[in-house]
Amino acid sequence: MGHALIDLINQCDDQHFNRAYFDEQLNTLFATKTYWVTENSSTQYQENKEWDQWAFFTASKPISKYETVRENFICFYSNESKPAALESGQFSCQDRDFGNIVGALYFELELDPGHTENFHFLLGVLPKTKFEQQKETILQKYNNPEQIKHALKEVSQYWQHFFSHTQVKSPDQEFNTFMNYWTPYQAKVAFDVGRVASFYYWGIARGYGFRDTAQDTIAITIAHPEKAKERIKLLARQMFKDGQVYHHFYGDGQGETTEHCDDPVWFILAVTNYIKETSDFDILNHKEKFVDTQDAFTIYDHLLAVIQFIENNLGKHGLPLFGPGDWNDTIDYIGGKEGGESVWGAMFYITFLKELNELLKYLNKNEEITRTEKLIDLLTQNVDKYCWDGEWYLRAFGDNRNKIGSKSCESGKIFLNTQTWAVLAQLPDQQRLKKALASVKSELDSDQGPKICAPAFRQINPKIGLITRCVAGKKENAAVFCHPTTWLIQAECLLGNGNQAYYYYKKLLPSKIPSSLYKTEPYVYPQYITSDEHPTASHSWQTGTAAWMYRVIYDYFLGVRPTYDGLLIDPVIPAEWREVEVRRKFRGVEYFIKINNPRGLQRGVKSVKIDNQLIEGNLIAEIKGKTSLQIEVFME
Ligand code: IFM
Repeated sequence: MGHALIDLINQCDDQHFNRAYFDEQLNTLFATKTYWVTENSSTQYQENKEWDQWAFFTASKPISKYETVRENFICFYSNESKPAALESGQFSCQDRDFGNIVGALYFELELDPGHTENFHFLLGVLPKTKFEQQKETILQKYNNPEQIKHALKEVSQYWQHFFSHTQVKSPDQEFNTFMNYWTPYQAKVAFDVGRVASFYYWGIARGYGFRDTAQDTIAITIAHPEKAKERIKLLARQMFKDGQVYHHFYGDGQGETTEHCDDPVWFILAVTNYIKETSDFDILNHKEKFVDTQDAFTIYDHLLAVIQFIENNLGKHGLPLFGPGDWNDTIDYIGGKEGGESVWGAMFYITFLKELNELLKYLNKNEEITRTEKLIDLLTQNVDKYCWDGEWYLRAFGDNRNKIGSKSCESGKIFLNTQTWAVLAQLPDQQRLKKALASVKSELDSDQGPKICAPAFRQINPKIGLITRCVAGKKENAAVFCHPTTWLIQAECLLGNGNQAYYYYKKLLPSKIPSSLYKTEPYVYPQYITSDEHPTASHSWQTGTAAWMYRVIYDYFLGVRPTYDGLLIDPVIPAEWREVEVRRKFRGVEYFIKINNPRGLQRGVKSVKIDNQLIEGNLIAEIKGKTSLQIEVFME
């Protein structure tokens, strides 16, 4: 009966609005609260609201005692691992309309040796508006073992359906388990409940992050494109006419602008990824208001606003103005008043301007094609001219054009993101790209995985910001940050290095890292893994890693990639894999793909057969009237 925001702001007061009672006839404990807060800021103003739900808790056995007061159940000076009431058997059996409400049910059960007995508990919520009419029927419905089994089966079917959209059978059983279940599962959970530190939907304090939300959509486009579409609309409503967006928001009408240099551009990822999956070009005509307009504008107009944002956000070197962060939130004071510039930002802009350009070409939008190409050329030239440090790409420019991520720096000499995104942006100098990834291996790889930067900052530098105040080896300050490792895997794939991509994939597998270090569920990617620059470990679930890992592995490693024209087959796999099978649902058709690699190559499709017919090239265009297709792929 807690509430994340109220617990932080006014927990003792909240206790005056909690209510719990036991309904003997229904054998059920009910509880609710008559106080509710949705405004994020702390204010004197009280919302005139109560919680709109009743919680219920029951069991399939007659309950002989119950407890509603947490202090009675656990007792002072004890905790949840050792509730005092379990030892004393004392349950107060009193209804309460005050205090820290707890729901504890008690019944006795005698089991003869060797005997078993099945029973169930039921915990749920009912909307207040339907409470009186529905409470009895709902409780009755589930007071039946068959119904419980059925409900469980429905949950299982739901997940089986979700997982059935992408399946892989490779020689590596662990890889299969992660890519068939755990990684898409984590990605979907992140999409559904947000990547937040609390268990509360959308979290508190920061609500939805614009960039995180845009990236989360890629996890869901394959199985639930309609959900991705809703999120795209929601994101569109967080954008201003000039392309700026709320950095974070709480639903419609509340948010904060910060001028991070990357936020709006992630919108291109969400939209293009969605259209490539679904071929639903109509979304571009859908209209949503900008935050600062009365009229609604098309999603296409929102994409054009992003181009405008990019045009207006370039600094001295013609690179993106950093603002209080790019993807990396902890480089937040770079450049002082003068404003730093983000080299990663330039690569990122190039990547998504190219992505947008591809869409514009598809739509024959000549004027906009010229506009995006001009920007791509300008940014590419500037990166080429100013940002190569000899063996890798710089990370940023601070005030007085100071370099960050350079050999000449004492800390943070090299950053992962500018090496990988140079490849993702398809910069033209191939030698530099190879060198940049080689430098990642020599400078950043560690026993725990590739670090986000190195060496860690050990002196506070107010002209760089938070990253330098974070302890060394943790978070953005030289930890193995999982999210950017997915881009490293993608970069290795783009350069055709299946072995190296697999090497990084295996290294980051949650199950591979010793539990003494990992500390969290061995099937969940954390935000980061403490690197060799710190003696301890600490982790969490909140990360965009799963969504990206899911897509990078299916799209670039297994190489089954949606395009506007159909499904492209271009696997980049370890040489040791001689056979891989992939099942992929795409635009209503189920593809059963078998990749044959008899000569042990890492990349190179020689021929593709569809239902035993040889086709030209490796793009499988849509075939009308089919619900499943057998695809046989032969590598050179
Ligand atoms: O990119 C951010 C993300 O939006 C929130 N968590 C940290 C990441 C890196 O700073």
